[in-house]
Amino acid sequence: MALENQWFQGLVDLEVYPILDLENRKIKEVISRAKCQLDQLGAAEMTGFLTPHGVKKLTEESVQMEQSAYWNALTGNAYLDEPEASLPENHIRRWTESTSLGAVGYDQFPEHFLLRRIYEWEPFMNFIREVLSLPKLYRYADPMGALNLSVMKKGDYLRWHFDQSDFVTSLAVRNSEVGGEFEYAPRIRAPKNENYEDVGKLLKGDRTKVVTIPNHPGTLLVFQGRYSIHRVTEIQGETSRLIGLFGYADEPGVMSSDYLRKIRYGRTSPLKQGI
Ligand SMILES: O=C(O)CCC(=O)C(=O)O
Ligand SMILES: [Fe+2]
Repeated sequence: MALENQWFQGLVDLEVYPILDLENRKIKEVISRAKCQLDQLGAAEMTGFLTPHGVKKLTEESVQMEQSAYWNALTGNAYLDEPEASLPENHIRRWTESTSLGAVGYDQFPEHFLLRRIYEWEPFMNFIREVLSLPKLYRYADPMGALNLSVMKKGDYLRWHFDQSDFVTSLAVRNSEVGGEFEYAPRIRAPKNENYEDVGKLLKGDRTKVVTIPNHPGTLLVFQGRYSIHRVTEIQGETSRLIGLFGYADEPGVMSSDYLRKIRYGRTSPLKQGI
């Protein structure tokens, strides 16, 4: 089919990111730059992945869905777990902060919405797989958790945390007027080194290890959050921060627990079958 007739034409910047042919010299350069960034910082930022027209369309669609977001507030530690009873009172695993935000689940997305089309697009997943240097990549099998629109309104905040997955891919749609910045401390911990000392300092306000990624609409971000603590700063102003979160994994069949579904979407059953 001619390229002009395809849904992505004029929305994804295929001049800068020619992902339809991964042998293309330009995309190979993009991929090797992204791999370098991932190696050095655990984050690969690809600005202008969407064209300005793509950003406009994605914003319109996301604003339509924004009302259906489930909003939740909770308090917890940076490790997203319950600290063991044996830990001392002042252990950093007992340090808590509050999070509040809204989320729209995969099963709430109309089929033709751009964010969903990008998520389900084979060339896009292959491109992400290359950036991550993985032999195989799969979409999450979870009917709610596979694709999310995260909605953060005035006063919302995503606390400092380490992810429980190896990587997350996001596509920034809309920025808040003030706040809503993504902050992280590259590789502050390692598989065999929790580095509680530096994590503790950071949680108590030390900024020496903090790097900020501004939330430019249209930016694609591949982020390895298991070892790099990160947060989204408090939203100020009336404009909500909107961002798409794509669930990919290096193994098939990834599902969310009922607990996670309940706190994130306010329900455990998907809206309809067969997505
Ligand atoms: O909203 C973001 O930019 C980051 C989201 C995030 O860290 C997460 O969902 O684990
Ligand atoms: Fe995260």
